[in-house]
Amino acid sequence: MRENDRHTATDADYDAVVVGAGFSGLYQLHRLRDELGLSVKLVEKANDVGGTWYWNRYPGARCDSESHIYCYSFNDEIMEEWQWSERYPRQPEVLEYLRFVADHLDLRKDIEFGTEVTSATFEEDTGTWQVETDDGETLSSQFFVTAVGCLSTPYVPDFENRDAYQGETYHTGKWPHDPVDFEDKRVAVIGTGASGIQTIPEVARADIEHLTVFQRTPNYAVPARNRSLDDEDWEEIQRNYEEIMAEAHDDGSGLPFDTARETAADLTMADIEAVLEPRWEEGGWRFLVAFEDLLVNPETNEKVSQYLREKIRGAVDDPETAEKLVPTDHYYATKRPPLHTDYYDTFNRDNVSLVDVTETPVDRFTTGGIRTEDGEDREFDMVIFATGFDAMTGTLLRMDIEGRNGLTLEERWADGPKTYLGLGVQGFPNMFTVTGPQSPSVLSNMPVPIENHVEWISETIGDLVEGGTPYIEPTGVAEEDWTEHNMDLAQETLYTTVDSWYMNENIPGKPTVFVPYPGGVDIYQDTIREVREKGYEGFTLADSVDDLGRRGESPQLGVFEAMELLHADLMEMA
Ligand code: NA7
Repeated sequence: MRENDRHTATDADYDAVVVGAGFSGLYQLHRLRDELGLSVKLVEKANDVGGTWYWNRYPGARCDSESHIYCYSFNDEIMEEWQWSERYPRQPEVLEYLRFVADHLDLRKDIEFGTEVTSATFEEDTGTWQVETDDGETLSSQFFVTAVGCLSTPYVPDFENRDAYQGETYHTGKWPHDPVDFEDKRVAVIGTGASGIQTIPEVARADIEHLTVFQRTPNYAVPARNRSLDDEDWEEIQRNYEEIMAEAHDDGSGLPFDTARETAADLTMADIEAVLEPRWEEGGWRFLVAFEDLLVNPETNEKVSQYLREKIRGAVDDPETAEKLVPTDHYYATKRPPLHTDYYDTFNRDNVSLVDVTETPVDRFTTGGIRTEDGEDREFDMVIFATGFDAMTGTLLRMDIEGRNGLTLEERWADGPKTYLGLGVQGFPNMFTVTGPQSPSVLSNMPVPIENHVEWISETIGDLVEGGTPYIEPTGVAEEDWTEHNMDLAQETLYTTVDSWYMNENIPGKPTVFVPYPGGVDIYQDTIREVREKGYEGFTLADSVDDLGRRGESPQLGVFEAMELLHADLMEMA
């Protein structure tokens, strides 16, 4: 049953269909339904809310952002009523939080759980989105909002003979809901990204026989230094909560942490240690933001990387293993910087061994395990793939989205994603992508850019509904400019010096292009706010689908000019 009646101009089932019930989708549903009074249907593949936090339930799964800032800030009641129990929340606690929010805002009644979107097509005749689901239903709507997360399509490399393996296999991003029994098992973990680094110590601590870690690229992991939060901690946070959240929203990374210095380029290693050591001891991402030019100045970064390399060497007993764990092929934080709890210590255990696949590549899977190219057969009862995701574009592209003129998103993005502001794509009217490619998303503390995007999208839909303008779509010119701007900014950073999923390079065949917006959440927020204030500069606003086609490539029209044109058209018709 619908909560609200339709308010918008088209003859559709709903004003908006939203896909995904994670942080983004839940807030998007709330804003559109409860603040604009629109009729909204949210479609979610899982059987519950949670998004990332529904699926990533592997042992050790924990948020790397501190709990009190990894949450919504839009609702005082939620902020007052929810109390986090640890400095970094474990997966079940984040999931519980999102369930609490869904119940608090009474969101479940408008969510269709256990339903996957199989295609979304913009139907030009009716000017509506036709969203097909795997239960054979078609939902039509005026607006189509994707809130599908940035890391939601798990990736398993196509190892030779993989399917012949007879043991248990799991992917960290699709972990079963039933308990997994580790007792006396010989376990392999492939992958040492953020997920591998969290799960490896937990698996090693379980009652296993042996753990073998297959590492392709060593990572620079900084200690998290998790601890419980008691009432006193919480009172302190509550006292300053508004200020903390305002700082997070005003920061390039969505983190309310101060930097120590602009650069480390002019410092000796002793000076650098003096700056970094307290941050190392404190743990977490304060370390990451110590020097402002970390990701643009190779001299700063090399010194910080050097500091981290020595820390790794100091933590691992066996010098040969230590050297394998020391990254030398990339700068710190140019791949997603993980936090860890006991990761390096894990390699001091007798029941843990490390295989460096750059020295000893995987040849193939066998029925009983993995054969490496040196001819050694290793037998395993269980293989855990911590091998990441088809990041940022994977889930959108799998949804079979088709815009105007029968153009699919897959065709449109054949050379890599092109968007305007990471919010929309030319040729796809009234489609909005929460934390889409070319927006800050994964380069920051995610709830911050999520709130920012959801609010912008909601305000925009509100303006359109109120102004009686049925269609909005980025112009081709604006999209080209934004894509070029994104690339130019990325070229100024060190991110482009290494293969990573930021660079779209972790999946064979994907075009190499830096995907998130690297200019910072704060600057980005100002940019999209300004676009709206300037009457949607860079977007075409139109009263008909034909009009969109006609105006799409012409210089952008502001909302007021578009409304004037619409008015003139209507007068002509009358
Ligand atoms: P990541 O960061 O993509 O890590 C995947 C890991 O798997 C990484 O160490 C990869 O090595 C490794 N990998 C991928 N393919 C292979 C093959 N073929 N052989 C060996 N090793 C391989 O995913 P995570 O799940 O850890 O983290 C994703 C995000 O989720 C994280 O940032 C959080 O935001 C939550 P590589 O580095 O590519 O050499």
